Amino acid sequence: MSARFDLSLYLVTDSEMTARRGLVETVAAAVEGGVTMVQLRHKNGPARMMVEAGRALHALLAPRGIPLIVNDRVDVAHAIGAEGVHVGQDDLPPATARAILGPRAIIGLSITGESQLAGCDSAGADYVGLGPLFPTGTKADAVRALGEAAFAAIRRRLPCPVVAIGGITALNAARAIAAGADGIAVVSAICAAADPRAAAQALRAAMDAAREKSG
Ligand code: TZP
Ligand code: MG
Repeated sequence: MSARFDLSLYLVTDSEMTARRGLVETVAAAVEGGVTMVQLRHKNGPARMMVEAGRALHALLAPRGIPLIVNDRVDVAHAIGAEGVHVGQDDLPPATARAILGPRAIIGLSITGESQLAGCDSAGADYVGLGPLFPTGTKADAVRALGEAAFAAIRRRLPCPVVAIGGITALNAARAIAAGADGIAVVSAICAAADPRAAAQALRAAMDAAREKSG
């Protein structure tokens, strides 16, 4: 895996789920619990609000060496000096994002099914977010869950590291690793947890145990 980033436990934020506790407070607790990467995701949020939240998160994460990735918005990633951006199939292509953010930027790409594999090799992404692996209530427009067999089949055809997303908890994290994921990405398992630090710790422990088992 690239030394620039570690997909082991990738927290994707949700502004509503973290509203009560606070976004920065939630992420700080999750980092204490062992999160290795953070994505600022604020669907349809005003750019100015994303920039403010992103700056606060970057101030927390940069000294700890944890990359901050911005969902969708290459302009926001550039404005706050984030380590990278995560784009979907309808966002700017990875190569365009890299041209804007530079060669060291971490570029993630979402893939939801086999039909999106064409051209992925040349798309220039550093990693792929593949899912939903399991059913999720978090993403309103999520396509049907892939399940482990389809996930594993697509993963085998991807040349880059893959992080699994969608419905992942400490209880099923091992199944994501067994299906070929290099790491797990979660929203509600941490953002909606009563204790985000303990939730992250449990996910990390499940991940590390699964990895050890898979060799
Ligand atoms: N992309 C595919 S599924 C998903 C995203 C952003 C939501 C995952 O949320 P959760 O709460 O971890 O199931
Ligand atoms: Mg997107």
